[in-house]
Amino acid sequence: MTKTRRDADRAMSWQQLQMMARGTVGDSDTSVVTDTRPKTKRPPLYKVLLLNDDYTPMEFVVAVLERFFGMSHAQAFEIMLTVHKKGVAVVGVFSHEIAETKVAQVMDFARRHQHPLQCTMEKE
Ligand code: TYC
Repeated sequence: MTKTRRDADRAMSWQQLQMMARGTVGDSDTSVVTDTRPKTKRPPLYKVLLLNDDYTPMEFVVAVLERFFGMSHAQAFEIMLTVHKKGVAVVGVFSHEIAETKVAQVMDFARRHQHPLQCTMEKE
């Protein structure tokens, strides 16, 4: 197949193709990166921790785990016992905003009931 002069004019040079692939325009001196590959970094996750103490009633902790972490009674009892025996347990993993909300809800609920229960979060 014969290339006309117009076809040749329309064809892109290898250099032009490379510049497109790299996302650069202009002379090599003054090239600017224009590549806008979407950066899809997942947001960091945060562990919500429940801490043991000597005063908060076991049934109160079970109620907290049911109410704020959607656990069944059996699950909640199991996790409560883990905290009681080991001193701490992860009760959920969430985005920063959700983790912050959970911690605030638990701390407020404990304070209103005058229990010293402590709940914290840490980056996973
Ligand atoms: N150690 C408490 C008790 O013996 C029970 C308890 C469990 C407290 C878990 C806090 O996060 C906790 N009454």
